[in-house]
Amino acid sequence: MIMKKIDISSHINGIQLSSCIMNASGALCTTDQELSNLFDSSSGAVVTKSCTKNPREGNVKPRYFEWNVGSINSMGLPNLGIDFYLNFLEKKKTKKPVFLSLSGLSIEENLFLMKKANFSQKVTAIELNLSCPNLREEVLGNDLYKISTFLESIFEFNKKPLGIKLPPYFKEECIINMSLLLNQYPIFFVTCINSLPNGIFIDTDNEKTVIQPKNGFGGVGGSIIKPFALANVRKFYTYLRKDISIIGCGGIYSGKDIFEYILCGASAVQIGTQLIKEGISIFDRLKKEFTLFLKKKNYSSINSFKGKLKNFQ
Ligand code: RRO
Repeated sequence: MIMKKIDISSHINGIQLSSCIMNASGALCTTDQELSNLFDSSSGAVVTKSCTKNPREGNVKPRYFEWNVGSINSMGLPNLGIDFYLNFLEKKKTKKPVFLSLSGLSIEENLFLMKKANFSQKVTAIELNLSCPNLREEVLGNDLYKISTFLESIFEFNKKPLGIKLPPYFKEECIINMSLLLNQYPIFFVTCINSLPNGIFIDTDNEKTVIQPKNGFGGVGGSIIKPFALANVRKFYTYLRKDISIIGCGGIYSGKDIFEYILCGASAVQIGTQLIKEGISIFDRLKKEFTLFLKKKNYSSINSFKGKLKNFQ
């Protein structure tokens, strides 16, 4: 019997990925050691922790908590500063695509970071994080007017493939308006979704919140957010220009979850909460599970089912 080769490679608007599975920004990707582990893993790309101009300690601890179906965080953007990430990448010998995540605290800081990132040969693409749920500053992903003037300034100089990490939207209208805006610019990809903002988790034994910053409120991730993340991927797939790729993120635990994201229209997926829980070996497990799932479905590549979700009728 001839075994059909199953191919889980993909591309993000032409950026080739040997596997469609990568880490989510924020998950085990802040330090030299964590990033080296990601480069050595079987992931298809490496995404860095969102960085700022200067290093940041982030919020007080405890600032991350996980339970069986979710996680809550108010990390407060702890990172080693853009120079650390650019220097680290400069030294790294690798063929793996690198997505540098940027999250300046103002439009001016973001423009500064974008310009710096544009000078680095080692940055394959920029993932601009417009959706951190844990800062006092307003989330730019919710302000269409500001995003539009911001993108105008960016595309006056930007030559790097650019993607935008978006917050979850709960109204179709918001997704339509954001798509109409993004469709006017040479954006390479969007990543849907960042954590669901302003959740709370309660320790009933102690009648307390489980994280300290912001009175216990934080961004929620993990499998409980998957239906919202899938819905955002699906709607953006409907309304975005077809050459803008979608990276799905939110609550992936298994190979079957990855299949669901691609069926909704994602070209690749990111793993956050479950990578933190399980560690770097998750990429081998997910690769195996996803390959086996496709084999059972009789699909040999992602393109045969990408975006082809059917309506119930
Ligand atoms: O560092 C954080 O608090 C954080 C960020 Br920048 C983000 O984009 N999403 C999140 O859940 N936490």
